[in-house]
Amino acid sequence: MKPLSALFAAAALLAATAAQAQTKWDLPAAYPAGNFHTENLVQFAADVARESGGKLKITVHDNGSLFKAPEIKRAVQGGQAQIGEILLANFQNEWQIYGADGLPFLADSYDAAAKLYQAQKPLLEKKLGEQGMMLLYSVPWPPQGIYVNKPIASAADLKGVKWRAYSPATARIAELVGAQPVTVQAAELSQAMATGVVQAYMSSGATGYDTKTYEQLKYFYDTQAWLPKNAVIVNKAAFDALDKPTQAAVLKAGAAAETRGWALSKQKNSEYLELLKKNGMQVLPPSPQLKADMEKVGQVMLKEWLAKAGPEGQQLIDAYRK
Ligand code: PCA
Repeated sequence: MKPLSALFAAAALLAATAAQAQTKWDLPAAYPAGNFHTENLVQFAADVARESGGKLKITVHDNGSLFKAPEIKRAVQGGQAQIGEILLANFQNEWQIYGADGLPFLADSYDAAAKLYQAQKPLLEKKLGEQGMMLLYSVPWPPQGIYVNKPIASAADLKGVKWRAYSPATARIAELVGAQPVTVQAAELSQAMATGVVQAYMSSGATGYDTKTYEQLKYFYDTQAWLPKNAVIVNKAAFDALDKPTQAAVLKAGAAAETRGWALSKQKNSEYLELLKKNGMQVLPPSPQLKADMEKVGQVMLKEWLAKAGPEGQQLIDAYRK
């Protein structure tokens, strides 16, 4: 071999080794690029790339582009995606504990949500572990309020209204107030409003802004009813296949993303509400009657949830209230 071609061969071999040494993970997510959860994921992926010295490259697929919201958990479990972001409350029918943070007025502030998370976390880790996954981190959405196409003074004003649900609990709220539930994930919400399929829904200022709800529904009642959490979950076999320093990079970046995410959620909440107002939305406190009605709904739902969740659910509530 001539010296020059030997050099080329060596370079090619080096390139091939480098390519082999890089692991690529797909991260399906359900929310749009500009959403704070998604921005946090992109930052997390950049941190992992840096901390791992380029050994692990995570690609974020936002807005349900790789898997739709309800499919992401199964995709991570089955290894079609190595890591993914889910809304825990979406999976309440599978296991009631997943829906604990979707119950109205159980934990209705950031402090209460943090406390509930601490009580819920060991259970989540255990269950996800049994399902071949790991909980990497979890971040709450801002508090949930009611978007609606007309002024409302009480829950009775929601009777017969076409109500968008994103989870079993938000569908149950509709039933309890006499609205007509239809399940629509965030990625399809703008279209559902534009075609008149949705006249009201409960969610955060974040999703109201992301979906330009102000173009369709003009009232937001800031009930601050609950703070559902997204969770970033990892396929355990994919994690175990990483070398130790890369595993450490993932865990470190995940912990940083959790801290950053909680702060972002809180800070962005007021920004989102301001943006809604700027775009013509009336952001209003609920009337005492509406508040009382929704709290009643919460009490009914907690009772129903406890009956389904059994002793595990009671332990969680006890740990949370301790
Ligand atoms: N936004 C998501 C879930 C909770 C939230 O604030 C949604 O509406 O789909």
